[in-house]
Amino acid sequence: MAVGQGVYFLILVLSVYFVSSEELLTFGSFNVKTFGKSKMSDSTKATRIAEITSRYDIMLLQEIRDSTGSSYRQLLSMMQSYGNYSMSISERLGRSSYKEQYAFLYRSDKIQILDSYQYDDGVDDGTDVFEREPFCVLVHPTNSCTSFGIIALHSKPTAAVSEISALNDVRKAVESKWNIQDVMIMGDLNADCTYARESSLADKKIYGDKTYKWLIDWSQDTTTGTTQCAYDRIISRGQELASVLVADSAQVYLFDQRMNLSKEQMLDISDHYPVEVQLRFPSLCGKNLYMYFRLRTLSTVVQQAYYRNER
Ligand SMILES: [Ca+2]
Ligand SMILES: [Ca+2]
Repeated sequence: MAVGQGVYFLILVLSVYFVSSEELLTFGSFNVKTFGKSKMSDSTKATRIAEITSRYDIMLLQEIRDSTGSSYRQLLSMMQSYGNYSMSISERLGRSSYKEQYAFLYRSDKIQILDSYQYDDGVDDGTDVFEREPFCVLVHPTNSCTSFGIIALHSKPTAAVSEISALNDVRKAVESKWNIQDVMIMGDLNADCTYARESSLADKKIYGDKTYKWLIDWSQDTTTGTTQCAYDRIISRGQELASVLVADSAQVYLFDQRMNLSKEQMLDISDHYPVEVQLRFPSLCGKNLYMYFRLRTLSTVVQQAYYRNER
């Protein structure tokens, strides 16, 4: 009888585990100034960039400047010592011969990228909107019930207001492409100081429409240098995303303090700090929901067998 009781108890504990387990994920966005072969060939800098990246379950890497691709392949390879990292990378973008790429590095055991989409604003003849068109991914946290879009943008500083404003159109395109209601926008939007003042954005939907939640506010400083500007932002839109955002978790990650770096060592990494936010996903979905009901059925069988033996 004790064995039957033990098995029943074990199944009960497992069921509770599958109901109660939830996933806490950290999302980051980091403009690593001129990320390329030169920076990654310095093993100290490369190790520090990998360490910062490992803080995140998904991180948007910006300002990749490398036509060969060896630098981001090296970073992805270094990330394997931290976990099962994968990467989704954009085309090389820019109107002139100066090109940049966006990449999402993410823990593939915790997050799936179901699709990616390169926003297209037409021919790069100056009548187009974006210098580096937003790169978008459809994200599905493993075992959660939710999928949502992430829109990445590194805006052109002198066109920041018009590019940021146009993110409202990108958001609509992403929602209709993937049939979703929840979108997160992240990146070095140059959304502060002389490039984009709050007063210049006040009458634009992307800022004036309060369905957009600007999680990194104007008082923040996302620059490692002496300037005080909240260039890097995270903006969320949609009720499901709002329900999983961890209150007050959006912040600037001061890696120099955490890693005990000198000012010079910090500036060697980037002129930007990462910005980040945490999301907590309930996991009674998908595989976990299936396991839960399997265990429920099993526990009923064990319980019945136990009572038959009792009689
Ligand atoms: Ca363009
Ligand atoms: Ca600063």
